[in-house]
Amino acid sequence: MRIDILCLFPEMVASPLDQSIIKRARERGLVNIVIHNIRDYARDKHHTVDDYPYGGGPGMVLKPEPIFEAAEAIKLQLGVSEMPIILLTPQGRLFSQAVAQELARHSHLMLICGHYEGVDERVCEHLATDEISIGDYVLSGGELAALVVVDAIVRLIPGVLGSQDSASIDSHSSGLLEYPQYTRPPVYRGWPIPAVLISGNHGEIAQWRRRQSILRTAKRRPDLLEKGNLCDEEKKWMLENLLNPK
Ligand code: 6GU
Repeated sequence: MRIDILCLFPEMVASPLDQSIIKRARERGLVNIVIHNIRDYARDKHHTVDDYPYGGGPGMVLKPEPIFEAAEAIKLQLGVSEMPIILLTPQGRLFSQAVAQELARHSHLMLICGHYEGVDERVCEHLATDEISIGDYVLSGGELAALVVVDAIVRLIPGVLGSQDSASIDSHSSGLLEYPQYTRPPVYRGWPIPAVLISGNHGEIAQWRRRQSILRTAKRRPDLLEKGNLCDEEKKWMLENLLNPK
């Protein structure tokens, strides 16, 4: 997969993409991530990327020309006429694991990071094919949001994670939150791990984990429960436990 990121602060995105899992995926050729500075595509002497909003009001708005020209230059270089062009904006559709899975199927993605008060609406209407927000809060720019989106997508590329299950047992892939995890020591400051985890009974461990996922989701994110495909017996067990915690 190739991902082109267009932004105003390339250093803000470069170093997180040069660490850990994403760094290894890049080194192994599983993903090619190219970061572009929108300012490099501004043609005037001062490399102007923003201007005052028509109609007045606070802040600056990103000009359309450098963004269109950057995107068009990249498409030309790649030799592709159609690819998803995603504008990161608080006005976008909400990002989720399902959106990450959908985006991970493409061979090319272009991400455009806004900054300041906004981006000229003609970029949204005539260049972007999608607009994404990572949540209901306001960031100073799309750079951090782009990092979130790229991380969630790269993890889904086959071969990026050590074992393919680690992606599918994670919180949200099953629709439920992940169960509690423990490692050594078996007793820390007097706090023991749940005995079932050292019972050697894999069926019981799987059942305990599934039930923990259900209970945790019911308590913290009841809005997600319907995605968890609970059977009648699990629903009964959950209700008993919520009413009567052990
Ligand atoms: Cl994509 N951009 C900005 N500036 N703020 C956000 C966001 C994006 N998603 C949530 N807040």
